[in-house]
Amino acid sequence: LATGATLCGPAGAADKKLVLGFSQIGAESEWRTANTASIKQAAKDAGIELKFADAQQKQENQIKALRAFIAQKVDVIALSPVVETGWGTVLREAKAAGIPVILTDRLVKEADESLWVSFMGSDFVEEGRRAGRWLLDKTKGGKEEVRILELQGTVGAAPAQDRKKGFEEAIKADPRLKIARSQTGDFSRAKGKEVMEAFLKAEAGKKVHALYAHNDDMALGAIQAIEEAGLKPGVDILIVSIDGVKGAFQAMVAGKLNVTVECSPLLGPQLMQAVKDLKAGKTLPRRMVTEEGVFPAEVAAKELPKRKY
Ligand code: GZL
Repeated sequence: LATGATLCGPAGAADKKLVLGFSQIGAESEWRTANTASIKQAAKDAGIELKFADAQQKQENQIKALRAFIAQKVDVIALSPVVETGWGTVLREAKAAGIPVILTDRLVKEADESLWVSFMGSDFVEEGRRAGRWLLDKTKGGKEEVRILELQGTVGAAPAQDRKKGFEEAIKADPRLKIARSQTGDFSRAKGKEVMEAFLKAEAGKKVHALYAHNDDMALGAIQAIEEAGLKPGVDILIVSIDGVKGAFQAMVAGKLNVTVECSPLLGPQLMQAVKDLKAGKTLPRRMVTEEGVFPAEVAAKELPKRKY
């Protein structure tokens, strides 16, 4: 039986294996793959039974998964919501069934914040600011306009909205920095390459100074497009992206990416601890922020062996 933000099972329930229903977005990026691995491993380590559903990036599949978890009467539901809106109905169904919901990775936009007990994930606006600040610093002192291409994440996703917001806020400090083109690459390498190819065709004859990619996978796809266009990524076009996956560190060691802003996918242990705390009757903090850094190419070779995802 769950009431509010805590779980209180019948006496002797302490030894019953906790069941967590987790609705994952998909497998669109190295970040997502690492996030899934972290969740599955942490559930095993914590002795929590994990019901895992991969939605192939479709919101309707996530909603179906949540309804299945409710029908199966899981103890706790965790959700990484692919987009910000459209969750009110199913979250109210979970609440009516007395099943607490923990949001991980991305937040939803719902007026009734009692529909989830806690949100753990990164501050995407700050990640966008960090990306913008790096580019400001890299281009300071120059005279000419800095024309920037932007590969946005999934349309309607919190990281896409917020990383755009934070970056634009930061680059306002220098009017020379301008976003010349901006389009979604849906957080995937393939789409990032495709959109970058289109950008370069449309920009033929114009100087492009920088690319801001909302995640490393799109940046890695764009790097291929830049090379196929006969340009040097990281040299002819500065590239700043977000996540800090191994592929990004390898690209920085190869001199093809200039900086990656860390966004940790390793939320598994924190999530399982939260599930256990709920079961023990503790109230969770409404917001748990992941600590993260910024990794420029200069430190990539030293950092790469230490990276966990
Ligand atoms: C961020 C996460 C984003 C990553 C992408 O927390 O939601 O989704 O930045 C991933 O790589 O696809």
